Amino acid sequence: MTPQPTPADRFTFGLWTVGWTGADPFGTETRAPLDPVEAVHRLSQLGAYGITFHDNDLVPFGATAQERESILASFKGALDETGLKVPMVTTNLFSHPVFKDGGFTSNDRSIRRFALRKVLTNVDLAAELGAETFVMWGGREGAEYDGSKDFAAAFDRMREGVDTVAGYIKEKGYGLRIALEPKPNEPRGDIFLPTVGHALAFISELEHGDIVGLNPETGHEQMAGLNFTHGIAQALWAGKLFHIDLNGQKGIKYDQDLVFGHGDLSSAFFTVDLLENGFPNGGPRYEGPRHFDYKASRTDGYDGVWESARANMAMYLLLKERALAFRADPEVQEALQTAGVVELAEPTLAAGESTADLLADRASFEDFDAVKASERSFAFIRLNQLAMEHLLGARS
Ligand code: GLT
Ligand code: MN
Ligand code: MN
Repeated sequence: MTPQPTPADRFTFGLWTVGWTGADPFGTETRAPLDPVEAVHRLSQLGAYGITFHDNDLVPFGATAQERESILASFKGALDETGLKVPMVTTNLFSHPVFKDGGFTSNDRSIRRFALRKVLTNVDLAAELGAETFVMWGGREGAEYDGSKDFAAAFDRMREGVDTVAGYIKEKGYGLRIALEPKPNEPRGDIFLPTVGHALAFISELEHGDIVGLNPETGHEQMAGLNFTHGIAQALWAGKLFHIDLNGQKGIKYDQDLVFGHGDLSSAFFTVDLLENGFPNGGPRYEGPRHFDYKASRTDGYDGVWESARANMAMYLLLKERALAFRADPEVQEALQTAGVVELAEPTLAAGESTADLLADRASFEDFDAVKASERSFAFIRLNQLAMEHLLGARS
């Protein structure tokens, strides 16, 4: 039986996900445009909690103030009718040709000023709609040619841009936090802040870094050959996992944006395990929405679009069931002990032990039997097989 999602599961979708009409670099649209009002109603019927959007997913670039007002009024009307929330808003600084060399880091200063204004306007809208997270994905912030950028100046401008927006959020007293979304490449040849690690290091250079965290996406880390669960774990550990983009990706290639779990399934299992069960020995938990950032394949019509929206939530809930059963299984708990997963939480130095004490402890070094210690089998294979058996529903 496929579990049915409810708003309590806090599933959210980008308007650009179900609204993607299938245009790619090789072909035109395969589906007609989707009315945002219909998206709100459909997602609500499917049991979602919220919807997210870029300014231009909703209000076309260059719309008049009147057009903007009337679009926003009907969108808000649909939100009121359905109770669907807008927990996150983001800005499109990548579609219009003016952003071909980026927004915050364009070599053209007038474009950087325009980009900042566009973002600040959108921050006001995000606050008005009660969003908690403001995502910044710098898809066009990057380069094809290393000689085309002064990298130090680009990082200075990126910092200036993010700090200006964060400072504005504080000045206005908005309940928003910024979440940077890393991606290694596409559409630029190389994008700045390509991975979770780069973004975390960047945040530590900010003046207003306290309200800046991350929005990691499954496929983006995997495009770089990295382990997504490790990435979100480090962000969580650093108190910086503000939001998450779940989807599917099969290895190092273009950004596939598949349905969550339709890429690397065992990795998706451990992602859900971390989100739902937390770290095995306790620690910070992710409490935000479970946001899907995927694309319904252009082979499918709107039947496939709504099926894929349902599939993301079903995959998450199925993996959640399996992950809860995995952690509750007494054999797994025993295997975790044997594997030393519990032991890793014990500090390496004893309480109050100094470096001098450690240096004086002969048992830790002079009398330490490295050969004997090497004989320990960590039995990780057994532990992982238990995980895979739970994932496949072979154990309950
Ligand atoms: C774009 C990108 C996504 C980002 C969105 C936020 S836009 O579709 O591929 O990963 O999350 O700007
Ligand atoms: Mn993507
Ligand atoms: Mn994303």
